[in-house]
Amino acid sequence: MPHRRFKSSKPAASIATLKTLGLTSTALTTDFKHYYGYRLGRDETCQSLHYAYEALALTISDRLTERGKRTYNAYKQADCKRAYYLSMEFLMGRTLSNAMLNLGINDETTYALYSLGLDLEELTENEPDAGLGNGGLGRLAACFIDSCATLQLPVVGYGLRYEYGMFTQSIVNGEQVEDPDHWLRNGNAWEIERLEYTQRIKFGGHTEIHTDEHGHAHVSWVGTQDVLAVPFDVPIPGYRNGTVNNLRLWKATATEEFNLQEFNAGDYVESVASKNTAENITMVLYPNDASENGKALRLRQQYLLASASLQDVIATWIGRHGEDFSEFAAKNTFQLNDTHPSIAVAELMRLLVDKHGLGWEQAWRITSQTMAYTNHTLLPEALERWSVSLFKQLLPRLLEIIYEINARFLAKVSARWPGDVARLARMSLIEEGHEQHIRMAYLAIVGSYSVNGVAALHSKLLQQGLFRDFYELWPNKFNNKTNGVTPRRWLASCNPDLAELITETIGEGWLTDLKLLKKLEPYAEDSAFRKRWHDIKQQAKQQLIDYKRSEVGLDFEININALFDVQVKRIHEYKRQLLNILHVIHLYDRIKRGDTANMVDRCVIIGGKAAPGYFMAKKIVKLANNVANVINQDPDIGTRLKLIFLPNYRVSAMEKICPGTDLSEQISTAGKEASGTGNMKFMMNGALTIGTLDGANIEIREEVGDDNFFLFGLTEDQVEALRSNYDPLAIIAQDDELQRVLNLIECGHFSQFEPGIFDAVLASIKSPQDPWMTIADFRSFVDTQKRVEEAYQDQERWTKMSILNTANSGKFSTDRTIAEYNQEIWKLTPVVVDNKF
Ligand code: M8P
Repeated sequence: MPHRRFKSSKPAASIATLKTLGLTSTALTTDFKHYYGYRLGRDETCQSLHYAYEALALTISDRLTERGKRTYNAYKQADCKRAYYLSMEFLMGRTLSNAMLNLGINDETTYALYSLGLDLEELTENEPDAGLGNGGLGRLAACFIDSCATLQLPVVGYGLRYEYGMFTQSIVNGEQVEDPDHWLRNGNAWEIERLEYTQRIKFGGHTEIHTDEHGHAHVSWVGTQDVLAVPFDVPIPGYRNGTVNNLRLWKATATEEFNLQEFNAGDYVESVASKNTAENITMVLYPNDASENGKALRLRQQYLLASASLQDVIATWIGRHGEDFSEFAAKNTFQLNDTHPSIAVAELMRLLVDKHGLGWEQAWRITSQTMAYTNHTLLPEALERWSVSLFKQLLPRLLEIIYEINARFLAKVSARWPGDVARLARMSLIEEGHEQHIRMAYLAIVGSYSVNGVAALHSKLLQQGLFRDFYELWPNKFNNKTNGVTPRRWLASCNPDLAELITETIGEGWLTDLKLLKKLEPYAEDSAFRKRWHDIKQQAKQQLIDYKRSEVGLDFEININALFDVQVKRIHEYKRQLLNILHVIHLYDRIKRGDTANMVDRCVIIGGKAAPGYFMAKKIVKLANNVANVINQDPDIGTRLKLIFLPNYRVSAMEKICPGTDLSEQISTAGKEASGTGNMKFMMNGALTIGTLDGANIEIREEVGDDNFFLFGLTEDQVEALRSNYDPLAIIAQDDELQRVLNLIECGHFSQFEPGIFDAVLASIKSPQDPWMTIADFRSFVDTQKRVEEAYQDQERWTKMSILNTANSGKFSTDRTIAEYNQEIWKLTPVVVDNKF
């Protein structure tokens, strides 16, 4: 039978008209069954809970999509200024619980599933973490976009859709083993592919100059090998406000004509196989690893992110304003998450000048009034420098543009400081030497109207140290934005019992105005309230133990009343997990000697990943595991002391760890941790901090008061003053207890069948060149840990301090951080989205 063609008489827009999806448990049940039975094709015989998770995720994802479209339309209508958060990392973790919390449908969903014989908590465990980040910097980006949506700010997140996120870590024979994390294996219900917004990205080739009929020179970048960037959109809901913002993640794919030449030459297999070159670009997240520095693939990733995102924004702009860019800077701003996307400065110049025909001066005015740069670290190995020769090969046109930016910039420097040649060399975007390098941080500073650090001390050190010359030139560009964390995920969602007690006590306003937690302060004096607080903490500790048993299979007793002493973060020498381990060995030694006066039972938990190529970090993991094995199996020790290395630390693990923590270890060498954000999560959940005067610890202590914070160690000034005559051996010689600790490691007590494996660790801390000065802070750390034990012995006092920590954590909400970014840098107007539909 021939096909009959139907021609609709309705206007095309009708296909976009949808009924509103309900949020009742009945509506949720109906859609859940639909997805489970049809889209996923399962029935009651299916054993795997994965599909039930998937059906629920699709059901909720629809509700987000619906709100996302309304938000998009509201922004369009408002014709408002927008900000774009450019980041190579968005460490999102899981989405389901957060989406339900923000939509306000926890109870409805729980009931819907219950009526189908399913348990919500069990389903949530079936969601893999989106591990698209290394640690703090990536998680900060995730918390930021949560707060932007909650504050109803028109902000888009731009990142990369890595096929493989952060590697998974397991421990074999005490050593870290890495495995690839194929998080997309079972699909991703939260994303929507948008082929129609695909962008074309150039690599390689060369440049040519043409002169037009007016005698103007134009550069074209030709002979390139192009790659496509395909966007995948992930909805980011605000807290119960109808706003759903967008996170747009790019995936690299091959163009259709990819290697057509080879193909025509008959090399069919080669040409199909070389599609990989394109697709490899977003295959894997780079671990934060100095040994990976300078790799061409990483530069390709960075350029793909910058170019695709800028082209996307410009396409939208042109759709509305045509080729008139006069208002572009007034309506758009890009926040660069560290230097990783800072090639965007040169790329925006290229797009404006080469593609849209603007003059250099106008293009530069737009660029340098549009870009804003956040620095996240002072560590020299993290300062990105790209070799000029690599740039020339991969991005020849961008190199020319950077040279031009540099020439014009250095002319300004010379005008301000005539004859100061040393200064010119210091400030040049090009570092001279055996090989020339591009200093990406300098490109970011020169091309931005705002440069900020992430905690007060860090911003001060940037101005006085690393970026001193630039601060002298442009003092008004520099500012501080102390980090935060989102209280929705890091208190309400991960610690529902504590959240409920807080809401019952002070109302629910704290969820969007965290300073209101201050109202808890008087309840620290209320013994009935303290009991409830304490009971919730104990319960969280029990849940943490249960979680550890299921993850690691612990074969020993843990005392629930023990002090839960936790250090979870990336393994790095500057974070000084070693100092923590030395203290554990010291406690072990004391117990063995029978010196247990005033000691409390303690359960020390260490977790974190070592970068695969970071030798010393891997040794630290091994040492922690070996020490744990000896201590935990020693019958003399019993429950007095336990050390647990928690493998595969990640966002979803932290959500279980922070509610059950008594003591938060924030013990970096002063001046080295730019901010820290784990410190804030612990504080919010009522942990007390033992910490140095570093990063945001300083501000945490200011907020909670010295009485409720265990301070130890050298200050940043003292560290720098000591550096030239640091003599760790002299310190060791005067400290018997430290000698005993080091001897235990040296004599092989923790490496009986592996002689000498910790020699390099010992040598590093005993060296006068040890940049992290672990030995210098040992005595102060041990003494302060004694004060911790004293406080812990008085449980009433401890609980008071715990309540005061939560009560004073209001400053550390990313709502406050983002409000500051907005007031001082972005200057966006919030857009209210109708949420009553
Ligand atoms: C990450 C990289 C990832 C891949 C390849 C190279 C990299 C180079 C540097 C970094 C990096 O700086 N990572 C950081 S900075 N991770 C963090 O947690 C830092 O940012 C946080 C958010 O501002 C701060 O709280 C931390 O103190 C800081 O160390």
